Amino acid sequence: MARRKSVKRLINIGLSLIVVLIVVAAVTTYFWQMRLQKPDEVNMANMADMAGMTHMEHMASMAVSDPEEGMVSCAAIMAPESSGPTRKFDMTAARTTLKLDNGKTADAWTFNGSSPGPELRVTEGDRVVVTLHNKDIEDGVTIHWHGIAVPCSQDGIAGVTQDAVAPGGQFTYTFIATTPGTYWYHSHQMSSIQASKGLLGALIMEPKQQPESNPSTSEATAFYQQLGSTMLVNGSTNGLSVPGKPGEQVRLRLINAGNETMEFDVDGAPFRVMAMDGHDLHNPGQLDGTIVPVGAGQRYDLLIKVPESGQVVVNSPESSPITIGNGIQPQHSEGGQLFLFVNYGTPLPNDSALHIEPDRRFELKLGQTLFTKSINGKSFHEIPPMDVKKGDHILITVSNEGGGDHPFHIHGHVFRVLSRDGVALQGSPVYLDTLLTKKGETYELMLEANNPGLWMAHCHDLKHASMGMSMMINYQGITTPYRVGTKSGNLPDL
Ligand SMILES: [Cu+2]
Repeated sequence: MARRKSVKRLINIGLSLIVVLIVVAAVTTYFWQMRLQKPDEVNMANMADMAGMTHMEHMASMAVSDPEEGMVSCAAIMAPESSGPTRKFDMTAARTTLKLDNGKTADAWTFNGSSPGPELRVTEGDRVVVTLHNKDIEDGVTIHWHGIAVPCSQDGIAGVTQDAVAPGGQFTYTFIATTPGTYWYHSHQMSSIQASKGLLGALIMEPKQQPESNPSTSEATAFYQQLGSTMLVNGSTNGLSVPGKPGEQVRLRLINAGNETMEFDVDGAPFRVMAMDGHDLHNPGQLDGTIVPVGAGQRYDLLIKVPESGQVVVNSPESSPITIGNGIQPQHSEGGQLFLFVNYGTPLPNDSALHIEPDRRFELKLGQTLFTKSINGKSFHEIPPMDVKKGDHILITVSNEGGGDHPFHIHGHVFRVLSRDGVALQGSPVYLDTLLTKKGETYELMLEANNPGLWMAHCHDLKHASMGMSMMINYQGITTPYRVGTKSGNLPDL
């Protein structure tokens, strides 16, 4: 009897020990992996955590960035001279108590007192000059121009292209509006925190001359954000009402500035997808009863003709609906096919860009470890950068191995999607800056290295980026005087 009791006690002690060991291992792993988010000091141009360096190594790494040895600083790469008109904007970041239209208040961080911040409208050819002022955001702020290939020094990445702007400070961004389309901006200092606090907004680049192929007679922006846990469209919790008379063709610019994929369907009229990420599609066909998934960071321009009955409703389960026109409310049709861009529209005749041989290839497996999100099993500054040189054509294979949807965003460039799951695209060429990947999918992308600099490439579920799914594309010969880490306070993706 006594013997059986002592065996039982031994088992109990053993089990308790195992539990304690598992807890200790989990906590250790957690802190070991979390330290990646907050390194002491990292030079993103060569990705070495300087805290782990000896003095000699530190001096050696400094020598590499000696400008006299033919290296160019990102900070010195600026917008070229231009002859177009200058458009000036002032943006002030400040803590603001917002009164939402559901009666609640929110402690938000705003640009010019609102969230989203002002919609910036510029015209192709403009010289865009935006002065950012930080009133009282203690951690500092920046503005990143999502989807726009700006010069390196203007990309707004704390610790890579600039220091975060401290309270009382300012920074002026200058770039030329070269590619008309639908874009947006957000702070890239502690991006997952600051975007969800409200430091973001839309940027629309209008073409200098409306192309003859543009059938739209009016347009509207629908900017979706998650202010904390509240989904807003153009700052409202109640959806959006867009004017439109029967027969009018409305270009609806959907911008997903939240962290989760949104799915849209259109009741009351057929529609077309005119553009993705600001880039027009070739011969977009008419769609009916189709569900359009828009990944975090992505933009879709829909063209919708207001019917004789007068009203169209654009629904998404994630947000209140958009109504266009004010006639009879259309019937809601459930279900429908998911929109796939791989066979939408038609190919360009004689598309020579399809036959370019890549100079370099990279394979990126997006996944997760215990407490981090990872690329090829590594996180943040431990992921080796994609090392490129100007003029290269880069073939990037991106696979989603799990851990949720990963909308993969590359800074400073537009890439072309070549294939999905081994099948070449059959329809229109598709150029994106943010590619939505779902679990199990593999895409091949072609990127032309035509914008020398140091560029982030990360998941635009910004929570995933903050958990480590963020890496660099670094051009040879480019350095930065800025540092990421707790020492400088620059934490671009926290
Ligand atoms: Cu992700």
